[in-house]
Amino acid sequence: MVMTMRWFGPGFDPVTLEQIRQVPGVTGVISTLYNKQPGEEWKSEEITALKNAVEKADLQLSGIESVNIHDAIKTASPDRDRYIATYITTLERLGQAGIHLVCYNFMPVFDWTRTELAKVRPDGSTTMAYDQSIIDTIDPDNMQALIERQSNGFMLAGWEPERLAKLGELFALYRDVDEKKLFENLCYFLNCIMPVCDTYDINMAIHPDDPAWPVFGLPRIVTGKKDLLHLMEGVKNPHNGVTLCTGSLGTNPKNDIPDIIGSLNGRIHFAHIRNLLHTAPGKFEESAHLSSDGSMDIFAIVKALHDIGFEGPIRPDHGRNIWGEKGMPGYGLYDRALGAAYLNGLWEAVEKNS
Ligand code: CS2
Ligand code: MN
Repeated sequence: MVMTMRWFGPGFDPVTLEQIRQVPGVTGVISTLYNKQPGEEWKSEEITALKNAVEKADLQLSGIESVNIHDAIKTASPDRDRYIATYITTLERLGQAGIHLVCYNFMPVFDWTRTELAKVRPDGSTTMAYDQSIIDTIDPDNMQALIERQSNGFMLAGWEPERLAKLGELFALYRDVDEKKLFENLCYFLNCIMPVCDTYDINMAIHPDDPAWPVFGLPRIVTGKKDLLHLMEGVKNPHNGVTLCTGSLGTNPKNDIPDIIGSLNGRIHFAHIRNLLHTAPGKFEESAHLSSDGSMDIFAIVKALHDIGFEGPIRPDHGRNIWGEKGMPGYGLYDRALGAAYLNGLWEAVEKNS
């Protein structure tokens, strides 16, 4: 595996590449062109500038998270082929720049959803939390404001104000899109892009739905083992793969993550590791990465990845804000650095024991 951290790029991320470079064992970053709207074309110069900035700091650009998918593609609206063509152009340019991993998601309207971005934990740290009973009382129109209010002034991935400004139109687009249609639209998209992925050896790694159940009545199709295997079968090309995100799959305590890892053999291209503490059905908060701080067995997860011979990038996913850091919710430096050190330690132990 290659240990990485997510970096949102200059002007967006208060964490610097120089800081990331000093986290023991972190050799790469996962980044993006954070100002790009879904559906916008990425220019070669912009990709090269990002890559050069990362390499100048003595790190590798290990992959892109995310190249976001336009809602026209997710809903199969009449202009979807135009947006797919643009996506292919972007993939071509990423491939030409030597990038072989692209993470994306296929969630309708909202990306990850939380009800609190700075819940105070007993140790004084703050973290992101979710409570379905609160979601059940919220009008989706108010979601953007709820997130923005708690964002510490940062723009948050997947919560582009420009796109969500037209929420009514967005919901209307999905009116006739059920799970079956959404799945068909995903396979259609993947079949269109597989040739360019084959040419440039680009691994597409779908990010699971977060949380792993329908929110605001919108369909969800990447929620657990059955869905993931269905998708791997749906488009059999090995470049159609998965981002194994423990925090997203783990929102449903019934998801046996080590078992999912074993079943996806060869199709996991990227891993996000974080821990959650479940406090009631449909209610959880993001804990420290350490197994004993949350509800997941992070050792078993790391061991399962090791046992399948996983060689792709891993990143500590969300961390808490600790030590007074006023970081981007989920993406402060300190707790993610602790997470990386912990994951590296587990990996070393598993490796030496095997
Ligand atoms: C990420 C997702 O911060 C997060 O929760 O795991 O936003 C993820 O980047 C996207 O869903 C991938 O497209
Ligand atoms: Mn994730």
